Amino acid sequence: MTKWWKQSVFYEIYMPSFKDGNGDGIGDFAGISSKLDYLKDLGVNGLWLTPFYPSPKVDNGYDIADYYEIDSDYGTMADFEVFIKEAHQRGIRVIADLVLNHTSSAHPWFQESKSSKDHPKRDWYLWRNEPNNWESFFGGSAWEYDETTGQYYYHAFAKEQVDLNWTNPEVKKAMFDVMKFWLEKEVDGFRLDVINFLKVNDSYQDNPYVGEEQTHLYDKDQEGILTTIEEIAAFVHQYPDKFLVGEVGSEDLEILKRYSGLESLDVVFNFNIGSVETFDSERIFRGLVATEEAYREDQIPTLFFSSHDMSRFISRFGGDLDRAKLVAALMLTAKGVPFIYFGDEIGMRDWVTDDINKMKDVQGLMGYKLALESGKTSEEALRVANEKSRDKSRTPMQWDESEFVGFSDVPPWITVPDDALEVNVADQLDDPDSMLSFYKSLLGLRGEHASLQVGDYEFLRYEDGMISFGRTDGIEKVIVLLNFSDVVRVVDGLGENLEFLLSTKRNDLELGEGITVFENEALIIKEVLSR
Ligand code: TEU
Ligand code: CA
Repeated sequence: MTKWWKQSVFYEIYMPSFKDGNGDGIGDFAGISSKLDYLKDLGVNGLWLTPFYPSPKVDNGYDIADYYEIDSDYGTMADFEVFIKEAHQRGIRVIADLVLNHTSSAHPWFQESKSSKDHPKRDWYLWRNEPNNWESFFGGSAWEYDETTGQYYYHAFAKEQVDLNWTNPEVKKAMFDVMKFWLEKEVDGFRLDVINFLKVNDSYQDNPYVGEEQTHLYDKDQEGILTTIEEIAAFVHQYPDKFLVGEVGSEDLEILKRYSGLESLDVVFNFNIGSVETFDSERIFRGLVATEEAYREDQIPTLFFSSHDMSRFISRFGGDLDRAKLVAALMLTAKGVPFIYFGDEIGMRDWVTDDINKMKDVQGLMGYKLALESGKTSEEALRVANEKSRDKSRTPMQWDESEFVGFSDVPPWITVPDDALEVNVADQLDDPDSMLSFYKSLLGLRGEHASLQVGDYEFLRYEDGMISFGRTDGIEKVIVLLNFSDVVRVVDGLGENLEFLLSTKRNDLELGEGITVFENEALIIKEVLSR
């Protein structure tokens, strides 16, 4: 039996921004439940929810203060249970974001740990007499002095996100209990946050620098980490049909490929493909090929270009709608498990601000502070802050015009797209040419064709700005032609018995020798191999 997640398309929901159900302006479980029919209609069958546990939200929930409850902003445990049940009834599985690497500094474990040097939980976190040069991923030192006991504690992210000591068996046990709890609440798996960070080098050697930039040599991907992850995987996989996707914080395929497979995480996020900064079809193609070559039989890539940590790809890639459709087509037809980021399906764009007081993201605010400290003007610092800030992709889902908060206060270097206001669900639902309708068609197509879900590449090519591939399960072959260039192409030799499936530029096409692919067109056809 093929595992369900191999045939799934996931949809990431950033908890506070998807749908407010009780009118306090913050997204919640009641809101998500009310949109399950929308999600079902869209055609996704997996949801990834960002952290929903009680949290001071210094880093929007990635600073968990209680692993066994629902944050009151998002509702109650009863709301959560209703949501899971309703999702399952619609054939939609749910994975929970779990932060095993660190807890909030407000978590009772840390409060106990910091209370005295001989507290039994002292060793649950990483305490040292002196800091080394390790930098936090949000900027500044990764060590914070604590006055109570005169020692420093380690935090790879904000100082309110304290790294746990995973070499301590009690920590491991405590986290396995957490996983058990949520698995029994019927979540279908976890997205494991920064899972390659669980171990740091116990020599505590300084990290080297390349120019100004620190290389994180000793604070992630350390020895023993793979064993720990295999233990986590073995524990979770005792429960039938549970899925693990790891956020391995790296764009290096050589590193990423260590972390997935039969005995390990089911998949990891392929930042080597998804993180491409500016649009470059050849780079994306090379990412696909490299991954295909590097991965073993038991490893499957993931496909995504946006997330709550990144600029939305439509903005990152220049804002062009045709191009966005081509990227969506690639994401939903290439080999791998796709993760759609909420709002991308209607073409939502990045948000920026000209007012630092409106910025929420800790990474942006930290960037601002450090920029000012290094002598930059407040205007320059604001630019840095906007670059670093992940608020850009975290604005509320635009269900209708009223939800549009985007571009009212833009800094001078941003151009507001003319059609920005039309980017909402209400306007797009009944428009066959909308982004939303296109996503639905793609998802429908993927659902109907096993070769798009589990098929191997029969070919994977790049020529003059066109990525093309064929995927087959032995019975049928789906051929995807993605012309990212501004030039019309004619493709020959694709085979016989061809059938038109979908295009971004036309509703039908006579297929014979020599298939014309328009500029910026995504064209999907199929070849029937046998019956
Ligand atoms: O992100 C981990 C991570 O590697 C980030 O540094 C990410 O690359 C960066 O924010 C990109 O700008 C995870 C979560 O996805 C993120 O939201 C959290 O802030 C972080 O862990 C800490 O828990
Ligand atoms: Ca609410």
